[in-house]
Amino acid sequence: MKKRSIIAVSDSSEGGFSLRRRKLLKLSPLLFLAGCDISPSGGTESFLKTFQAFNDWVQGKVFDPTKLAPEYSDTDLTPEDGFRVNGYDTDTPDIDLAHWTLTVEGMVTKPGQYTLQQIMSLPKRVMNTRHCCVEGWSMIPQWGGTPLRDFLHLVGADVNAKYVAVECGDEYYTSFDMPSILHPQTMLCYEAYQKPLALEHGAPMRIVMPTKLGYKSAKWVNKLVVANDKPGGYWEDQGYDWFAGI
Ligand SMILES: Nc1nc2c(c(=O)[nH]1)N[C@H]1C(S)=C(S)[C@@H](COP(=O)(O)O)O[C@H]1N2
Ligand SMILES: [Mo]
Repeated sequence: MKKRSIIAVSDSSEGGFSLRRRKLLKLSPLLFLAGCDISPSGGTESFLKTFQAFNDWVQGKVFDPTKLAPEYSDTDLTPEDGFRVNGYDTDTPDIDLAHWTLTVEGMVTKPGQYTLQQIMSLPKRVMNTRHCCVEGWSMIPQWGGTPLRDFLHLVGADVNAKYVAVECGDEYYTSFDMPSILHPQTMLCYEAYQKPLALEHGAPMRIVMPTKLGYKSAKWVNKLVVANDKPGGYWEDQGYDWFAGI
């Protein structure tokens, strides 16, 4: 697996946010351990895994599925030219937009491939929410898309399953607890600033999840898997917080 630091591709910046320091402080022991040269059978790794599992469990317990992340007025929006691009890879993946589908597998009654049109025919939500990157910057774009829970309903997902894993066109991947997936602000996003999502921001469709840190808002999503076994993530498997609640 490629190990690179998160690279900021554009350089516009918005000031910090109060959660940033706390979040970084919270993450730093994990990052420190992850940065050590851990032997696969070493005690450090099993300690880290146990600590992370405990941390995820605690965050799952305190998560309130009805509590909304703040939504901002249009005057608070980050101007479109300040809509930053970020990713583990500097290259934007080649996505065949004309033939794109979202593959659904696992604990669903209607697995298969779904088109963008099918997703866009579901209820639409537009929201101005803050995207917080763990690197210490944030922005308030205007997102538009379908609440993921409506799509899960369409595919007959077992919402008693514990997890949903997401795979992306750039080989990025991440995963979520079901209560966070069912949260009303968790979206399959296909628009930003009332225009189709730009390729560098994850076209044709990405996850937007204002209740979690930015690395959970997966771009270029092409597969969802509903499962009971806990999946990982590109950054999470390198020691970043899996639950990543804000
Ligand atoms: N597929 C994919 N999704 C991704 C990433 C990535 O590298 N690949 N980076 C994450 C991180 S760290 C951030 S901050 C946001 C950046 O989204 P943006 O480029 O639209 O600002 O995407 C997240 N989703
Ligand atoms: Mo990020």
